[in-house]
Amino acid sequence: MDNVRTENKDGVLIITIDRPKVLNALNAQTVAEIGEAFEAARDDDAVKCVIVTGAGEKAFVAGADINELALMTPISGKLVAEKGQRVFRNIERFPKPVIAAVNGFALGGGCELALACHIRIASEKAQLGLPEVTLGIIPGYGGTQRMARLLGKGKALELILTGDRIKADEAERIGLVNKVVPAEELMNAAETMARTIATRGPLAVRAAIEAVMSGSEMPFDEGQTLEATLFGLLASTADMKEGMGAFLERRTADFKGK
Ligand code: CO8
Repeated sequence: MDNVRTENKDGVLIITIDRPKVLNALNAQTVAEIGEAFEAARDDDAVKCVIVTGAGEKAFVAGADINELALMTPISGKLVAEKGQRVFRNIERFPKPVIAAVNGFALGGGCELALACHIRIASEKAQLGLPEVTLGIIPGYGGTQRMARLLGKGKALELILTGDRIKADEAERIGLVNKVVPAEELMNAAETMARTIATRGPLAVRAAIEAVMSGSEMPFDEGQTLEATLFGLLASTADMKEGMGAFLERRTADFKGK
């Protein structure tokens, strides 16, 4: 891969978008490479959690690559948006936890990438926004849908219609990012959270992601049915016996994901 680097640090896969000269802008090849990196990690037992970040000091991802977007036709625009939507959807529905470490500008498609991740931790230098309307377009990688679901329609429309960038502390205040840390602590904070999750029962973690992500797209009662079904399924796992046995024996659980 030319534009995406991956490194497995003791079970935490770090996926770095690496085009710093254009602030890690997403051209079609980069979107495809992000998709490949996730697909390779899906069935890799050596990957417990994923962190997505951007190379360099300045940007997480400053959006779709405007050089490519400027050449778009109605047909190619629809196809490119659909391809990106598929890749981002696979991130959102990824069975292992995905944390965005937002190290700088997360704009347009970059903000949409962060929104597709399960959890967002931002550096205090980060700025987030959906500036597409300043270019005469709208978000095309799921941003209109995810922003409205995460923040509510009012705040989402304010951000989408103004195209304004907001700073990390404001993003935390409105719930767009989970927490903000000093820039030099960002990767440590993301890794610490990933490692905490990696010590939990992996089948339970997987079921929790499914219950929240699928359940939030269902009517409440269907979501509860899904929750009860997954809850019941976990009662059949060795991990449940191990987790509860460890609690009763006052020791640390050693989960096997079985
Ligand atoms: N695409 C291509 N190149 C970019 C992009 C981008 N999104 N962002 C920055 N760059 C390039 C700049 O052109 C510049 O290149 P060069 O050095 O050759 O001049 C280099 O990166 C550094 O950028 P700046 O000099 O502009 O750096 P500043 O610190 O002055 O400004 C900003 C940083 C504020 C981030 C500024 O670069 C900026 O506003 N960038 C564009 C942000 C933006 O509008 N993003 C949204 C793009 S649209 C989008 O994401 C749609 C997603 C849905 C697509 C659906 C599929 C079709």
